[in-house]
Amino acid sequence: MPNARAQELVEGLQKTIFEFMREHKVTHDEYRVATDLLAETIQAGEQSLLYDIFFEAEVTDIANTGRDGSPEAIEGPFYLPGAPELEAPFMLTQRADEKGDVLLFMGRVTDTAGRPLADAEIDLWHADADGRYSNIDPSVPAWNLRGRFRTDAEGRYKVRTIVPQSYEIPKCGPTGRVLDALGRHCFRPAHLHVKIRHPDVGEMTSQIYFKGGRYLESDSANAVRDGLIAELIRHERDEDLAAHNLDKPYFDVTYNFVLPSG
Ligand code: MBD
Ligand code: FE
Repeated sequence: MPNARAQELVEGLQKTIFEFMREHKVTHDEYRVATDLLAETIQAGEQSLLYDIFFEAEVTDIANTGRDGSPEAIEGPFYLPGAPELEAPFMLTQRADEKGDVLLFMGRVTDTAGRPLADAEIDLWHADADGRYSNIDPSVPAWNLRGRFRTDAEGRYKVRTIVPQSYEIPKCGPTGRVLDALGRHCFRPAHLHVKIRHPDVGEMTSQIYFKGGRYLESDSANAVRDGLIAELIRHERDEDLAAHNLDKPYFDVTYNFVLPSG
């Protein structure tokens, strides 16, 4: 059965590609390089990675245009549903000797009318201190640094995790080879991924980057936007450490999520 939206998009894309091919006088060898590359990304398990690096930020920018509330960000290729549900006080599932500085990620979730969203689900996932994601890199324990937790009655949340490091796309894979041919590096700046869900407002997907962090200006996915950058604050005063029952310096980052009222 013909689908009007599919006709509009596929035929429109085909027309745009034809014009592009003529403008650049694409040869048959170049055409074959492109189809082989797409086949290779599937063999390498990079089919989502390649598209998310080159195209996903544009889809997100379109969704953010005219949208009220805090910006959405790309989901990326490594989200997995069904992460562990945490119990308060919330701490992301991690190795007993997890590398990296302690990070307290906290803030509020409200709607655009300023009402707190109580009992909103926050689904958080991020790379470890070596830039690796669990359930993707087999050297990381299953569900490490992935988890779900909830806001309190005032819409507040606080979770303990570690400061993630920059993620580097495998240099030897097809996506890394394309970036290399373009003279670009393979890094994404350190970031936290979140999905937020609440029955009154639905779901949003975002990412938090750290002010002053490396690669913010040259993200290989070109997905950093102003409203997504938050300040990492270092704490080493005895009172602060005692308040959180920690015995070494830690960082916190505060980010308030605002979701469009339904
Ligand atoms: C990531 O961690 C990511 O967020 C994206 C978009 C692509 C590759 C790795
Ligand atoms: Fe990521």
